[in-house]
Amino acid sequence: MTYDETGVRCTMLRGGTSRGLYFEERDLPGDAADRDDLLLRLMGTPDPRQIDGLGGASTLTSKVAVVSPSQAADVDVDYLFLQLGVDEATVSELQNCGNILAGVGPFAVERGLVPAGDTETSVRIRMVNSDSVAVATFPTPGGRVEYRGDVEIAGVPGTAAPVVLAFADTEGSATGALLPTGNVRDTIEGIDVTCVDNGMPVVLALAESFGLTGHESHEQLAADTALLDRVDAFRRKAAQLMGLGDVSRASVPKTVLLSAPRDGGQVCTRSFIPVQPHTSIGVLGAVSVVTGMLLPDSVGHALTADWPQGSSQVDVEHPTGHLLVDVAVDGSVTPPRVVRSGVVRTARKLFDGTAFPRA
Ligand code: NQM
Repeated sequence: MTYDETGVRCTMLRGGTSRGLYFEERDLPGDAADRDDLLLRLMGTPDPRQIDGLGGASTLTSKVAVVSPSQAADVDVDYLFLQLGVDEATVSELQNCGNILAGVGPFAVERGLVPAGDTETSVRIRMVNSDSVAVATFPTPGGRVEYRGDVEIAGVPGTAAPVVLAFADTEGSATGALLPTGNVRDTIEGIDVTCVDNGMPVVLALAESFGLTGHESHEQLAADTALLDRVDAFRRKAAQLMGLGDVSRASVPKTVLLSAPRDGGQVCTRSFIPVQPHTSIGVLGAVSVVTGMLLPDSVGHALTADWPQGSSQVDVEHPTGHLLVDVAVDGSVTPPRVVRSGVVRTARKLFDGTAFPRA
């Protein structure tokens, strides 16, 4: 029997502001090319509407988590993240996803890969893409995952139970170094940038250097095809400087444009992932943005002048609200050292069953 006939066991969860298909590694083909072919056909890629698959016609809903028991010391499960294209048949392992990560702990408990605690459970997750660890803590009253709760996150209607994520060793996730160019500041096409990778390789620039206020809506940015072409050319050049090579088929690096906050936050962001604008901002993307801004002389560092001393919580504004991240960096050493990074997300199980690929 083939996967086309039997289908494949699959759970769909919303993780943070993304949605993904979650699989146990043992349920997928062992060969990576066969696995990717199956996933593309399940998702309905390539097709801008993904009408014959489970994707949601956006990169934020074309995501896959592959989970397995871990052989690594002090780790419960391995999580491989795969970013699928929408209208192009691409599957990229080059980036992490902190939103999809939010569903991995609950999924591991649901599938019996990790025993649940009586009130809450902490799952140690190795993020295979970057060989770094995240600890996810979430409520499990009576030994069952509780998705209901009172935490609201921008970009998701209603409230849900918190999934607290604490990261370790995320520096250089895709590039091998926190400052992949070796510099705090570089220039690309006459624009000052800071290239930083604390879980996600990002290129920071001031919105004004692109002729923008930084407060444009997602729709305005998405409609500006000249801008999107410029962002694409820009991020390809940044990728060369960051040692990422040809990224024409990769979803990194992301470009993030910074401006002064205007809604009570501490910085306003507009992210491109990597070309289309994000409706909000990625989790590890935001962690990397704040990490870069905290470094003296970085692009955007001047915006931190008013940030309260003694607090590592930073309120990042994005097109649909705010994301609160917890980041502490020691910039007094060379290279700078990340002391702590984390975030609070929510997740929800949407279905569990058998998914069938298109032919
Ligand atoms: O940065 C979108 C998202 C992401 C990635 C993207 C993410 C992260 O919003 O950790 O979560 O940057 O492509 O899910």
